Order: sequence, then C-alpha cells, then structure tokens
Amino acid sequence: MPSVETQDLLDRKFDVCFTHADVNGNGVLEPADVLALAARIATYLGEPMGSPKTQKLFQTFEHFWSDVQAKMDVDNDGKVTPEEWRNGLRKSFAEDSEAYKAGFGPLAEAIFTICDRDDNGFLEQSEFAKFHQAFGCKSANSQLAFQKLDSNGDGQLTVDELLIAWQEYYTSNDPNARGNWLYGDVWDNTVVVGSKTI
Ligand SMILES: [Ca+2]
Ligand SMILES: [Ca+2]
Ligand SMILES: [Ca+2]
Ligand SMILES: [Ca+2]
Repeated sequence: MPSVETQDLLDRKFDVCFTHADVNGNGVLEPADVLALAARIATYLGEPMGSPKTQKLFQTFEHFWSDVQAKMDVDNDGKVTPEEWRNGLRKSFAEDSEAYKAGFGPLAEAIFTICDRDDNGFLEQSEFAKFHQAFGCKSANSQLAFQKLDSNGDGQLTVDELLIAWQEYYTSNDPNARGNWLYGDVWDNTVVVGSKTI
C-alpha cells in the first residue's frame, strides 16, 4: 500500500487503484500484476481464456503496460512504484486527454465489454459485482458504488455511463464527480482492503 498520506482526491484515487492493480501485493506494479489482473477479470466474469473478448482484454492490458512503462517508469527498472504511478497517471492521462483516449480509455472498454455478460449494453448489479471481485473490492463497497453510479435507480448501468465514470475516476479532481464512487467510498479504508487471494 502506498506509504505517502494524502488529502488530494486524485492522488487518493490513484492510490486505491494502485492497491487494486498490485495483485501480488509486493508494493510495485510489474507485468505479472497486469497479466494477473486481466486473468482475474476473465475468470471472475466466466469468459473463456481464448475467446475474442479475453484476447482483446489481454491485448489492451499489454498495450497499457507498455505505455505505462514508457511514460511512468522513470528509473527504468521495469517496476512502477506508487509515486511513479501517481505522477505518471496525473501527467500522462489526467492532464492529457489524447493520451487518456489512446491508453486508458480502451482498457475500460475492454473490461466493461467482458462484464456485460448478456451483451445488452448494460451492467446489472451482479455483473458489476464480478468486476469488483476481480479487483479485490469488498461487496459492501461494490453495493455502494452501484447505488451511487445508478443515478436513475433502475438497477442497470449503461456501458457508456461506466466509461464516463471511469474517466472521471482517473482524471477528475472534482469532489462531486459521480465517477469518484467507481469502487465505493474512496476515503473509506476498506476500499483498499479487499481479497485477491480467491
Ligand atoms: Ca506487484
Ligand atoms: Ca520504476
Ligand atoms: Ca448486461
Ligand atoms: Ca441506471
């Protein structure tokens, strides 16, 4: 878990994401984490490993990692520390919408396409919960996230709504942005205490 305490919303969201992405929990991001996260997403959603959706997911994650390494790994040691991650996400994606569209947006698209099990363009709460399980989120945070993001309360989130929420989560410092709720209450400590062992 990142050791630097912060009150900055964007940094806090980056830290939460770092903890989710550090699948093996060793405090740095590396290719093994990225591949493990992609595999967890396919597994939790029940998408076969060789399917076109899973292949697309892996391709997107690999592309994302090369991009991250090129832009964020400033000491070029093949690992991205929490600090490199924070600085890199801010400079390379939050403050650069073209780079976001090229490197970070497609990741969300590949993930939510897999999550939409019945291809109806919506994520129902059960589909959304599996996405969260893959990221190691606790179910209380998952339920809260769904409630906050489902503004019209019809029990569905459109994939487009989720793409907007994803972008707000990773790029907006606005405390009122709905996307801040993507993984639950970002300031609650349990938002980073999930289980990635199963
Ligand atoms: Ca790691
Ligand atoms: Ca590094
Ligand atoms: Ca669906
Ligand atoms: Ca809705």
